[in-house]
Amino acid sequence: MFASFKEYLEEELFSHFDLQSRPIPPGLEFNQSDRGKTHATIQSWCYQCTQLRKIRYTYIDAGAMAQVFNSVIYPAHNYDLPLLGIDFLSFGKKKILVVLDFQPLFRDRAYQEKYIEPMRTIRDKYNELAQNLEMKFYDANQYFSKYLLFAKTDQETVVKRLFPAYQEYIQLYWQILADAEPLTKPEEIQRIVKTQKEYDQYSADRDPAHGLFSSYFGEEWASKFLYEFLFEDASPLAVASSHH
Ligand code: BLA
Repeated sequence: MFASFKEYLEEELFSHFDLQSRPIPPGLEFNQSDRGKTHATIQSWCYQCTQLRKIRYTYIDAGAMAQVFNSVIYPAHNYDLPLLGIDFLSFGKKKILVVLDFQPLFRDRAYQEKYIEPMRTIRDKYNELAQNLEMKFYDANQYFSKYLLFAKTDQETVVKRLFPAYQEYIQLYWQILADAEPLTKPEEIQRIVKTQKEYDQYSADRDPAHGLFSSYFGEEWASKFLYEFLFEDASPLAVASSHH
């Protein structure tokens, strides 16, 4: 279902950047399970380069039951760029949910103007993929931009509309990265370190996929995958204190 999206991202990454493998903790790179008739696999890839400190993507293939392509690209700490976030999910071919965004680290006007406004023309072109759906797990005002693509859709729209939209967002992301001035002041860089870490904590604490991972691969593996790979800068014990 989303194989061509993964291939496109891979080709783009390898042609634009000098990628190095970034290790995935043992046992988390691949897993598989059999539940009744369903064979499910989950596989992840992780890279880094000078400008991007963590590039990860994951493909879940549970045949007709579920297909998921999920990715986050974290810029190096000396760039204040949004994170590129991708979450494409298809359950039983009928329920298809797609989310694509430049996930902002800050919400001030200057930041908005610099990194979010450029998305506007693309988002306007693919209006049917920007459905203003209500968020149940996340807060739309935290780490999401106003020009995210977020839609419940069908297979035909995925092929005909999401794929070109995806290509345009990715091209724009490379462009804003190429245009970005690296930060040099230690305090500015520390602010990015802190905010990217908060993104991991926020995302791990709310991740709606824990149940999905648990159902296929067990609760223990699911928690490890979440806290040691997907959002490795989050700590599992921080949940309680985040309510203060
Ligand atoms: C929703 N994402 C979901 C759901 C699942 C995942 C199972 C719930 C779907 C439903 O409504 O039934 C799946 N999340 C995953 C998977 C991974 C993960 C498989 O992290 C990891 C491999 N989610 C992201 C990223 C974005 C994102 C990077 O991981 C940003 C583009 C967005 N996912 C996102 C949003 C929703 C969602 C906005 C809807 C949740 C809501 O209603 O609050």
